[in-house]
Amino acid sequence: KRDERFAQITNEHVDYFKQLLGKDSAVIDGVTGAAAEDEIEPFNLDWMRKYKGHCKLVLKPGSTEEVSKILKYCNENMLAVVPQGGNTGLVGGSVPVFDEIVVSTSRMNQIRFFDEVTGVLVADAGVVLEVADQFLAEKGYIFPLDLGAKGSCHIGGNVSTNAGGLRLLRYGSLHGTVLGVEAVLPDGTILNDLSRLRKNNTGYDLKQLFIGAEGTIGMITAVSVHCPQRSKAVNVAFLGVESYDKLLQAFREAKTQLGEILSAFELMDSQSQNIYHKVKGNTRPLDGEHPFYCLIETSGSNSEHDSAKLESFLEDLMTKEIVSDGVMAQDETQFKSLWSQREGITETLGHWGGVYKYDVSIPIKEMYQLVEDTRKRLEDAGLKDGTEESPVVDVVGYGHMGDCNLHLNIAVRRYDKKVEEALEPFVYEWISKRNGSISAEHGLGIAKKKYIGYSRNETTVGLMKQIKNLYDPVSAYSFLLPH
Ligand code: FAD
Ligand code: 2HG
Ligand code: ZN
Repeated sequence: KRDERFAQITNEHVDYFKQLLGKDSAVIDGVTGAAAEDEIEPFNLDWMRKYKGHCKLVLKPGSTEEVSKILKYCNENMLAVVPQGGNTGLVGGSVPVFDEIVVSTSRMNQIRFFDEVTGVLVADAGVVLEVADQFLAEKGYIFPLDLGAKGSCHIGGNVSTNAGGLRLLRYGSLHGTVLGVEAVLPDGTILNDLSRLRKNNTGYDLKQLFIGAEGTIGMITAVSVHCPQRSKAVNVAFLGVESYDKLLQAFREAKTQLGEILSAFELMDSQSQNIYHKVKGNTRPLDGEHPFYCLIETSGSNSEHDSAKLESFLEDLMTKEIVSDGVMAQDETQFKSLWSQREGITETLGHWGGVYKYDVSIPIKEMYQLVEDTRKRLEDAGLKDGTEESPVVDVVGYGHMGDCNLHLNIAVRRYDKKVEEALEPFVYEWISKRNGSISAEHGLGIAKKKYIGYSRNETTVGLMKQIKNLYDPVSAYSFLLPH
């Protein structure tokens, strides 16, 4: 139900924004009918096509000052807004719930500063992740985050969701690599905390509140990031493994034997690879099927040395029968194709119509048990019987093994109340019992907001509410936490 405390947008409001932003292309106006429904639809619909809002106005400010004026005006006029970056979020947080105004960072896409000695990058929130990384590649640096949506997601969106991605095990979380943020608070105040310093122990580290806040306490307009040196030698291997236990052993060995050059350790089960193969129709990297696969990447400075290290690691794992088959990329094409076996899973899962997604952190030993228990539960309930009529196509598990972060996904032919009831709260209770997290890296959004209690206690949620109220007392802003 729409919250009636918020005002409905009028022509007068639209006139204000048009005057403020000047350019026609900066306002998509479905209020007066200047813009057609299909121009607004991409901003109303999320990446999964699961969450749909009813916004009629999209604003694309070109500067921090414009964002400030927009938010100040919205706050004073009780107009609700939702910040949007690349709209690749997977928890429904980037699209309006009702008719909130979408404030998009797409026109704020300039790189502001780069220091070739320290690797500090300062850039607008709307710079696309891949664009930032290509800029850095020319300078010999790398963005400390990489993920499948890199071609569309914005770095402001990445910081707002505290995205984890494929190389967190090597470069760490954005809580460590982001040095500063510039943000606009809900009342229009500009917070300039765009520090370029690695060390700054002068009071509270307020920028941390914005990292992973999902737009609840302000809109990030720029970020300062400490970027590492780009490795000259990058290798990737794709391995077939017969059991989860052996996968655990392989991970342990990878840490021991590859140590400082290990840059990714990703897990995929056979179900996820079967779906990828079915949808893409590609040639499989390995002959035959294996219950589990892992993708191991190394990034170092000496190509010969690193290849030799990886080869002897693989030989050792084969000799010890930890791994049953494996392949190493021989060129750039193979490198990309092996990575796409992992990065492309998300896209292929949606092939049959819908997906229930659980992005969870669980103690590593029990991580895959959740997939098996969920699969059994859906089979026992008669919701997955292998036929074309069955609502569930398959239950798959993959993810960032190196970070104990599992992606449990249930691919379905249609969204179905019975499937939902079998999954929830079952999955959340399962995770809570093991002190895990119900959202490891995608955030809460609208999808997980009401389940926060499974991962955070009352005191913590209470403090979060106080922070939210401090930054946004009237809530005339995208709000995800219960208020
Ligand atoms: P959006 O989707 O536009 O927004 C996400 C949230 O942040 C929303 O709540 C929005 O209101 C808020 N927001 C956006 N911009 C701002 C801003 N400037 N200020 C304040 N709030 C803002 N995530 C991972 O962690 N790891 C992965 O490996 C990963 N892989 C993915 C692969 C695919 C194929 C896809 C589709 C998604 C993947 N994601 C992954 C999800 C991930 O959250 C996003 O891709 C990314 O971080 C979101 O960036 P965005 O610019 O698209 O943000
Ligand atoms: C990934 O690691 C992303 O590929 C998406 O975080 C996971 O689709 C998912 O559940
Ligand atoms: Zn992920």
